[in-house]
Amino acid sequence: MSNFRVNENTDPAALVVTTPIYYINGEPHIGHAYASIAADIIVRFKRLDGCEVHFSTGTDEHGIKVARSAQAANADSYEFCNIMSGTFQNMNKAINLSEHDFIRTTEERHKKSATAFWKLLEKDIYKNTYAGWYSVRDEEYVPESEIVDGKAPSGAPVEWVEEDSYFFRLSSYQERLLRYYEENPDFIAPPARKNEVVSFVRNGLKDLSISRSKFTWGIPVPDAAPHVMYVWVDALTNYITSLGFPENKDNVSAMMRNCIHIVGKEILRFHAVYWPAFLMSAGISLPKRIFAHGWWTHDGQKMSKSLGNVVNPFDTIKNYGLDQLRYFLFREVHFGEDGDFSEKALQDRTSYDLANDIGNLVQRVLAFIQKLGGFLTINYDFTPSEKILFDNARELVGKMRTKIDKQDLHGALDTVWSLIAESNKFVNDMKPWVLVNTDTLRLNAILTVLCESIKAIAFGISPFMPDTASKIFGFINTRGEAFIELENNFTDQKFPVPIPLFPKEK
Ligand code: ME8
Repeated sequence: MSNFRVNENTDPAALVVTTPIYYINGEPHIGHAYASIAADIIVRFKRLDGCEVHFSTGTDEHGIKVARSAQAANADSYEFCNIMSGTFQNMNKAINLSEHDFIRTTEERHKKSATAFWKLLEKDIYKNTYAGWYSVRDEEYVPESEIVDGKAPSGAPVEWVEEDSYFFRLSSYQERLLRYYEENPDFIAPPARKNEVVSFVRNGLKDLSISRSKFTWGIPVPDAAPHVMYVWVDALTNYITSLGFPENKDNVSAMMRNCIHIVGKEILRFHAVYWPAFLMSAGISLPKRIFAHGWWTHDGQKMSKSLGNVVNPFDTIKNYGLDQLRYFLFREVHFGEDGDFSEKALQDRTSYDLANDIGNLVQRVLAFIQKLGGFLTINYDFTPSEKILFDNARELVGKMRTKIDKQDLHGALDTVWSLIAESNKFVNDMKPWVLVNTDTLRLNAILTVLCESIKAIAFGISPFMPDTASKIFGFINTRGEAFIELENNFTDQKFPVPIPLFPKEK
């Protein structure tokens, strides 16, 4: 069985990956870029691996938070959304997000989907009055017991709300949810976060208020004016809107089974408790996995507008380079844990891991081939030590696959960097420059295996650093479109002149 084939247990037609859809009350920042790049890395890996992937992202445009931001900007809510959603679409271009569906909750297709979804929940909905605390910043109802010093656990201010509201019978899903977590141990990851969710549900679920009747910026509850849907019901539905709901419910349900939601840890409860309960009520399959990633601070401090320390992805990319940022975010911390962003750490990663490790390997091997005239007579007749490197290169993608399937993005990069280190050591040990005048056959075999290793490395970094990978593919006359190309041997050929991948002045 080849290493490069699609996983047998992965239905190639139905893989779905999602990012959160972002509130547009402010400009995109590095945290938004992080979640989106994470999803993009998984998507790119799976596409290279031969899977068809549906990738969705977008903007969450309803609710009091956005309505108030529009008011503060003296703008009409919808006009405000158009402008702000545009900045998120610009971010997607800036971070090189691969082909995706960008969904806005103000789009007609979504209103239709949320309305149809609400109707599927109706047997679990009843009308009552909500009287309690609400955090606009978190768009979340906060139980009295969680209020600390007059604030939500997140530190956000709360306000008192008392109004007619529709409720969802969340309490009746407690046992079913607990059973589902038990029977599907990988449904929520990482495990520590899963334990938090399980204990939250064990502590008892209260019915959830799912409509608001004192403001209008939302999707109307069917036949129930003046109620609009609670923004989280509206927002979560985006995932199935993007899959074509309400058309082809069965197909949407089948695709959901192979769906991975990437979310930040602060919104895990919405995705791992409320969303599955809604889906159970609607008769739609639950996603395959909800992965909660950690949060970034900046130079040790929480990022906030009031502190003025929010890291802007556009400026960071301009100053340090896109692939450098994409690499840094997934190398610096384990995906799932919190991390601290600093310009110094980003520069260090660029100098050591990128310029020194991979940049140097590619340059020293390919510039050396140029010294020999740029033409390589390929030789696959390997000695045992050459064969070890060859096998490791050919096994790289298979090793990465097991990590990527667990969303272990850091571990996947680790395997690539081991091959880079092994290859650099191989050059040092084999000293090809000594062989130039003594043993052309060995020299050709050594350079062949190094080109094989560089090819595997380029494929390995491609989901993380697509521009850098495509430069390397260009240097070694490889298309770089699918892992299956790793099975092809090189043939005698002329190599183009390489240019340094990470020049020092960047
Ligand atoms: O919660 N570090 O939108 P949002 C890492 N609209 N990631 C961060 C981050 C940080 N400092 N700050 C934000 C919402 N994020 C809802 C989601 S989904 C149906 C609705 C990322 O604009 C992280 O992924 O507040 C987080 O979950 C997301 O941005 C929240 O974006």
